[in-house]
Amino acid sequence: MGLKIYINGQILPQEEARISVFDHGLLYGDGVFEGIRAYNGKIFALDQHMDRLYDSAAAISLKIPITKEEMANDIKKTMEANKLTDSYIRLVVTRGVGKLGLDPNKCSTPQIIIITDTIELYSKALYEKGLDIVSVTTIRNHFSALDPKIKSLNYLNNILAKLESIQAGAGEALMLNKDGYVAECAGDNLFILKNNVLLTPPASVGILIGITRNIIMKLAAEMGIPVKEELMTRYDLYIADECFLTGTAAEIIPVVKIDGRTIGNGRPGKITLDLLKRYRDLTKSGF
Ligand code: PXG
Repeated sequence: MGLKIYINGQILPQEEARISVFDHGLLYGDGVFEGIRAYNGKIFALDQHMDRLYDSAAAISLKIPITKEEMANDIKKTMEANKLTDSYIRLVVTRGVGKLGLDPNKCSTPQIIIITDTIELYSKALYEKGLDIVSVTTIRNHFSALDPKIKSLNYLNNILAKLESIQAGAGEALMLNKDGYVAECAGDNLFILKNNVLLTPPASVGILIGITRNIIMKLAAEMGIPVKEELMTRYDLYIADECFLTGTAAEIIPVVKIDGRTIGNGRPGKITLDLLKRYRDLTKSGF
């Protein structure tokens, strides 16, 4: 049986959930999105995701025609229509139907799409074995061109990076910024542990400010682990004791190899696994 999809206030069978070929979301990637998860019927970190969605929209001068509260209710209705308690929720807000030509002012009202489905980014075995990642030649977008803080429908930067990592037979693509500093992976934020200090690139290098990233920083601090946002080069990663990636879909995935260099003892790190457990506990208790 197909999924039921929300489009602009209506919940429709997936075959009938369609948008116009003149939507600027399709024609120009003009729009924003969010990826959220629900665990046991409760939407995890809902407020943080709503804030980021509306901030992304504000940054591209897109006025979402419903409130955050209405959006949250519509997500719940869509989950109910699909009888889902555990779900990956994809919100998409496009600029709307317009004419050919860039001018967003010629577009009608923004289109709101809610897809509730399941997603498995990495297999269960990979969480036990750890991921092999490679640095790629595609640099992360410069914030003066397209700020990575905006979760926009323009994901070609990330897709080009991902293609390179697939070509290399690796599990994820490590992206650097234009100055060679570590930014993030194609679809996840990155952390390392060195001498019992947790390090992650600062927002200023040009990254998506991951909601999982923020939660992990808080969990680590609660565990008494010092957390620092610091500029890092690939060298810093090669000599790390532990490494892991964070994201809504991936949660926390251990990294055991970077550019062919073995990280730590080549197995998922102790602190990494502890953080994964604590994060999963949090998803069960709600946040
Ligand atoms: N960086 C990038 C570039 C991302 O797209 C993250 C980090 C992690 O952020 P959160 O807030 O989830 O901790 C993301 C997450 C999808 C999809 O298909 C979404 C992402 C990544 C991959 C796939 O919805 N976004």
